[in-house]
Amino acid sequence: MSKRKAPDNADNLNSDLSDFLIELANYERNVSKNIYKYNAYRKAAGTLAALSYRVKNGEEAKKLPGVGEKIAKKIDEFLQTGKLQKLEKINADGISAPINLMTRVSGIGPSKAKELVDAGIKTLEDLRKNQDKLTHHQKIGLKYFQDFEQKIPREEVRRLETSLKSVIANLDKEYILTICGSYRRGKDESGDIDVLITHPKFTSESMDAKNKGGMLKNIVKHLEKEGIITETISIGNTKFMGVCRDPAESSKPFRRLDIRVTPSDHYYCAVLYFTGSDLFNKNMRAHALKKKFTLNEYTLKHLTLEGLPGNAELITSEEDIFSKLGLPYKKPEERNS
Ligand code: 8GT
Ligand code: MN
Ligand code: MN
Repeated sequence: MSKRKAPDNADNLNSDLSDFLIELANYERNVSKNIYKYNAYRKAAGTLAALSYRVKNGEEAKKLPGVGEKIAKKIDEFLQTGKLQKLEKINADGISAPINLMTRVSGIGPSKAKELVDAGIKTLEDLRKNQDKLTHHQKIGLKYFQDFEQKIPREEVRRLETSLKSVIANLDKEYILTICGSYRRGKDESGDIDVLITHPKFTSESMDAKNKGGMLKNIVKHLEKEGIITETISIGNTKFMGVCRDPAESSKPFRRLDIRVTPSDHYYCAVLYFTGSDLFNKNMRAHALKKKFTLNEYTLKHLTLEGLPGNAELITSEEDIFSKLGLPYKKPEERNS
């Protein structure tokens, strides 16, 4: 995954408000570790960022989805004073800012960030001197800190898609490669590149963990040989995390690359999952449970009366998943929240 950022709506008329809400959200996630509040602030920020008009006061904001009494009050305080007491305090406490900074390093989560700050490690400079305290992933996150903070323009993902497709077609013409994530949702910029690969002859029946692992390792080996993959963060049987850059574009930053391989009978559940957004996935799974189904990145299954998953439904398109759940189909571009 990549770290969640503020909604990137260029013509956000409430950007000052959605920005302070995102700051509060990050504080809740990184310092308080209160995911409930984190999600609440994020939802409110998303609502405000998507508005086509400027919010005038808290009272008005309270009518919007995800904005309650407390957030409305903060909006009033911010509109009247240009700042927020709570954020002023947070920024002056000496630990919240460095904890937030540490979590911007790929691979460092809130717990690790706190551990580092408690040990007096508060800057990137400090981190560089204490690499013995970091995992392989975190060291790579530090090495490419500036690169990974830069968003990837859609055009660059599109060109990389072409390169990736041509390399893996040389391995086997039948491979199917789909770039999912924010790119598939039509975003102008992405935080990383999420690649899903399947093959019509590989099914969950015909392919055991070792087969899949062999397939993924072979693909990665070839992408390394072509100079596209430059580092491996981790690689298992179905999931690769690493770093890439198209050798034809060596002036560009290095990019975070995620690759998943999936058997073809799991492909559409995998595409749905890997396309996200994560919030959209969460809501869809919750809806599935209400309809007595369980949905994950592999399959859609009916729940029995005892609440146990039954046999996997036959799924031959993303539309199938929506219709079996009694939902109108949503195109990837409509799955941004
Ligand atoms: P981005 O432009 O910031 O990369 O936005 P994104 O493409 O929507 O986010 P992502 O973090 O790359 O995740 C894309 C999808 O991959 C998510 O919707 C989620 O279903 C799936 N996903 C993983 N691993 C993880 C993970 O560790 N955390 C999260 N949040 N999502 C994950 O495959
Ligand atoms: Mn990702
Ligand atoms: Mn992504």
